[in-house]
Amino acid sequence: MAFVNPKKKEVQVKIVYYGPGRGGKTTNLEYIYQKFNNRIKTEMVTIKTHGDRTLFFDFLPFDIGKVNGYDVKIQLYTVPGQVKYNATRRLVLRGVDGIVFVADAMAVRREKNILSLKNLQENLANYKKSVFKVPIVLQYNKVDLAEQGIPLLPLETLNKDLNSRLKTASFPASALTGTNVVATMKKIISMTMASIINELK
Ligand SMILES: Nc1nc2c(ncn2[C@@H]2O[C@H](COP(=O)(O)OP(=O)(O)O)[C@@H](O)[C@H]2O)c(=O)[nH]1
Ligand SMILES: [Mg+2]
Repeated sequence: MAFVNPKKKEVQVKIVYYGPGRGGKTTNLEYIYQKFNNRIKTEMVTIKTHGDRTLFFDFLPFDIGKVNGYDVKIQLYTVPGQVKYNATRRLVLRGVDGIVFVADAMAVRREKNILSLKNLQENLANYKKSVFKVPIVLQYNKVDLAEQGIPLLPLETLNKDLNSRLKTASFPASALTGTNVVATMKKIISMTMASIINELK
């Protein structure tokens, strides 16, 4: 359930970008930050220690206006993908309202995607949540690499591996060029808002 502040007439919606390490979660948020910098009053917060590896999370808040007289504040988070940071990953999922699963479309990452989705299910179970109930959108990222002759997983394979049971919206995307980054975000926001409005009834 989203965090509602009746005094301030404000709803805080938490959307988490989840997926295997190096799949492009941070790059998604960076693209959104550049694109919507007029709507984003706060700086994007990235917490990392060495190299370009996010050890904690990236955080990007922005406003999408009013719903039912409530100001809606969207908070986008990413998790650290590396296997060893599971405790942090689980913590970031606390109170999640919607999820973008960023899969890496590179053929060599097939197993990593599958394991990460499984890990998401396990971590949600910890909060008595189910991947089949929380609003979730899939993104098949890095499709631009096809131009460089890098072997990619066919969409069929990605759908079979990751979406045969979820049966949710999926977007081939490139966080680097921006292809479908905003479409992915808009889809998860609308699904999440629909679910929150439904819960508020
Ligand atoms: N070619 C290409 N590279 C990407 C894309 N998205 C991310 N990357 C690169 O993949 C690496 C990992 O991206 P990052 O956003 O840090 O992944 P994260 O660990 O999921 O946050 C970086 O070098 C990015 O520049 C994409 O759509 N296409
Ligand atoms: Mg990252």
